[in-house]
Parts: sequence; C-alpha cells; structure tokens
Amino acid sequence: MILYDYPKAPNPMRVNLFINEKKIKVERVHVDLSKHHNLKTKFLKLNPWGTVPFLRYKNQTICESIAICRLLDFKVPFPKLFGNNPMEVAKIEMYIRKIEFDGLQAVGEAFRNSVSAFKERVFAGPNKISAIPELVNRGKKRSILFFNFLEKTLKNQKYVAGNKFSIADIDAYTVLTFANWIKINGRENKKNITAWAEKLEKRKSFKDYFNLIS
Ligand SMILES: N[C@@H](CCC(=O)N[C@@H](CS)C(=O)NCC(=O)O)C(=O)O
Repeated sequence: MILYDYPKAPNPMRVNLFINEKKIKVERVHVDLSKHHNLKTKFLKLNPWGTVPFLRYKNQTICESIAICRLLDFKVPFPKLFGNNPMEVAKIEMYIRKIEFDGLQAVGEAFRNSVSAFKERVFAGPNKISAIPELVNRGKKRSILFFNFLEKTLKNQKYVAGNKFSIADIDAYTVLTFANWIKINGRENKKNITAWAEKLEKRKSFKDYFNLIS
C-alpha cells in the first residue's frame, strides 16, 4: 500500500490525520505539488486525475480523500471515525458533505483564483481552465459564512458531528488550517471553534501530523 502524498496540502492533510488516528503504517511517495510534479507523466500514468492524495493498493489507484479513508476504514475498523450506528453514520456523512462543499471548496475557490501559479489551471489536475479573479472575494465570503456555521454547530456539541470525534472533525480542522492560506483566521472572535481546535491539537494524531510537516 503506497500513499502518494504532499502532506502540507489540505486533502493529503485530512488523509494523514485519518491514518494517524488509525495508527496505520503506510509507505509514502512524496509528490512535490510546489513543482507541479503531480503532472509528471510517471504520476499521471498511475493517477490520470492528476491529484494527490492517491493510494496504490493491489495494483489499483484510489484517489479522492474520503474514498481512501473508506478503504482504510475496512482494513483498520477501529477507532470508528465514520460512525458506529445508522444515525451516527448519517450525521457524519451530512457534516462531511457540508464541510467539503461549503468549507473546503469555498477556501479553495478564493485560493486557486488568487494564485498566479494556478492562473491557467484553476482546478487541481491537468485540465487548463482559467482563473476568475472575481471569485476570490466570493470564496472569502463563503469561507466566513462557513466559520459562522461551524461556530454555531460547536456551541451545542463537543465535536462537529456530535459528542464523538470523527472524520468530520478532521475535515473541519483541515478547512480551518487551509483558510490561513487566504489569510482568514477562522478562530478570530470564535470561542467555540478556538476551544475545539485547541482540544484537537492535543491529540497524538495531530501532533504527529505537525511533526510530519515541520
Ligand atoms: N477531491 C479531491 C481533491 C484532491 C485535490 O484537489 N488535491 C490537491 C491538493 S489539496 C491537488 O492534488 N492539487 C494538485 C494541483 O493543483 O494540480 C480529494 O478529496 O482528494
């Protein structure tokens, strides 16, 4: 099992946090996104989508962070990060979709449309699509709305999807970190987000991740 990885980037970050929570040992290949190595022929041959993370397992490629986590979840079922009963599973799925669409994509919209390196390739992968600078502010507004939503959610529950730590916390924390790239501090004036983030940062899985990228 080989993880093609660039741990500083948001999608690899969430898979790395998941792997750490599960204490899974994987072999890693570093794909340097800062040098666009994801578009090198040798990587495109393995993953034509041109994104990381992706996992090579049994001569097959699995890309998409949540799909990778799902596969790993079958291999190492505990701790349960996708829920333990139908209601937990549904709630976690509900939150991870909301976080991906309204959080990760919002920050991504502001980031990708603002960076000169992605001017002609605004979406991850090999396709050439031009950036639209007007979307930077829209992405920032959407990101702020997302953090307002997260603050409200964390007022009533200890973790994002309820009273247990789950993949939803990993995803939401990843958005919080990614937002620094567009100079939005999701903790500012948000006591529930701040307390929750500080709690997560005490977990061994998070400390191990920070060590990996330092
Ligand atoms: N939906 C995919 C997104 C993967 C993705 O966008 N990865 C980024 C890094 S966070 C990437 O590979 N970027 C390469 C590029 O910009 O071409 C997932 O969940 O894994």
